[in-house]
Amino acid sequence: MIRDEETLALLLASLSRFVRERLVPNEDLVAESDAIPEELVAEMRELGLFGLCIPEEYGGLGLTMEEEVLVAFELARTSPAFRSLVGTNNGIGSQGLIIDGTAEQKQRYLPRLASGELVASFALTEPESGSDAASLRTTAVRDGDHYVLNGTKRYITNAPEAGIFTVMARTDAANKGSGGISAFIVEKGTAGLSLGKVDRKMGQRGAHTCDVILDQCRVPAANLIGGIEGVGFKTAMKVLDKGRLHIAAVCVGVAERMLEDALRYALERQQFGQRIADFQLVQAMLADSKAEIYAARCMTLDAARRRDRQEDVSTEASCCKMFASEMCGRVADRAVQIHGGAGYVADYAIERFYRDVRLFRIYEGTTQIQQLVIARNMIRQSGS
Ligand code: COS
Repeated sequence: MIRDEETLALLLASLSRFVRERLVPNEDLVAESDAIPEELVAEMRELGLFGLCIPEEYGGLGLTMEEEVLVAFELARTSPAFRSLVGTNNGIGSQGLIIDGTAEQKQRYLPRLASGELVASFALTEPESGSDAASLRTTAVRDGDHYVLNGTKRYITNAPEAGIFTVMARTDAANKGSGGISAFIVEKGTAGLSLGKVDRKMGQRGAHTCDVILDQCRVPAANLIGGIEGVGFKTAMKVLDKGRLHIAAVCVGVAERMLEDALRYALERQQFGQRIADFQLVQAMLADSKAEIYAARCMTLDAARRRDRQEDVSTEASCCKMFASEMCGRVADRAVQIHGGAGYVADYAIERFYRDVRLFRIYEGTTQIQQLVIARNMIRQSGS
């Protein structure tokens, strides 16, 4: 759903200019220094990028899912590290609060997330619990008007930058399944909360992940999301349904950028006395990429519109995440191939993108988990 065509067009145009003029020229710097310059972060705050999906009453832009997807297409036409910095505030870090938080919890945190004063992280994964999220071991034991949290969370995006963490922990020791899990907001600086060293990743330099360690960490009971125990797993799944659609849109945007770079190279590069874009085998790679990106773009927009109509899009979100992230990997591979030897050296952006996009098939649910979600929903809906 698009609320106002004109306002959205202005937002997309200014975002597109910002990406072209400010972010793209700084891609190499971010990759080399493994950091986004503070002045760019300030400009991202200024543009409202930290609060894109936070409701307007809390100072955000309150984008609908369709609007968010269109924004993600643009924002993703550069290094994914930039999107990642604002991604958790708009997505997995804040959505638990937005979907299931109490009025007081929203009032306490959302305005500062919208302005970018606070960064939010989502802490679900653990050393022994990844795809099988319901098996998580972090515990939360009630003690007066606090819960005491113990456990380790792993690969937590933006944890080094985060001011708050949405932490999933087991409040019911007797229930080893999803029903024993609750979600909490844990503030940075809480005694017992510490961070591991920053992970050395394959790509997406400038975006940071690390362990979050909870050791006798006392969290006020008021920070139990929604004030209800035992529904934290469902909160996490609802957050991921939305997150998966967002990641699908990001895959489309990055793929469009990679294809644009590949086409430019194919038009410049001469072999056998002519530009390589005129060779049919190169054209096949360009054409396959174009068609697949178009397909991913259409399905992501369709699922976004359905979500805006309040439909349950668990299946569609997984279809989009699976197809778009796999498509993005294929486009990256072809774009390197079109660049030939140049695609394997760091002078061209495609070498970096090839490593950056590998993550899309893994996080917010691997391709195999998306397959499982899709098929299980099909079986459930068949009533058999
Ligand atoms: N929305 C709302 N509720 C949901 C839901 C959704 N999308 N998906 C599942 N649930 C509910 C189920 O309805 C079920 O509720 P009841 O107990 O009341 O019946 C409960 O949650 C448990 O669901 P399920 O039985 O399907 O859980 P499983 O443990 O079998 O598997 C998967 C769930 C595998 C899909 C889940 O663990 C998953 O998504 N894993 C990947 C985690 C992930 O993406 N990690 C990335 C790290 S975060 S960047």
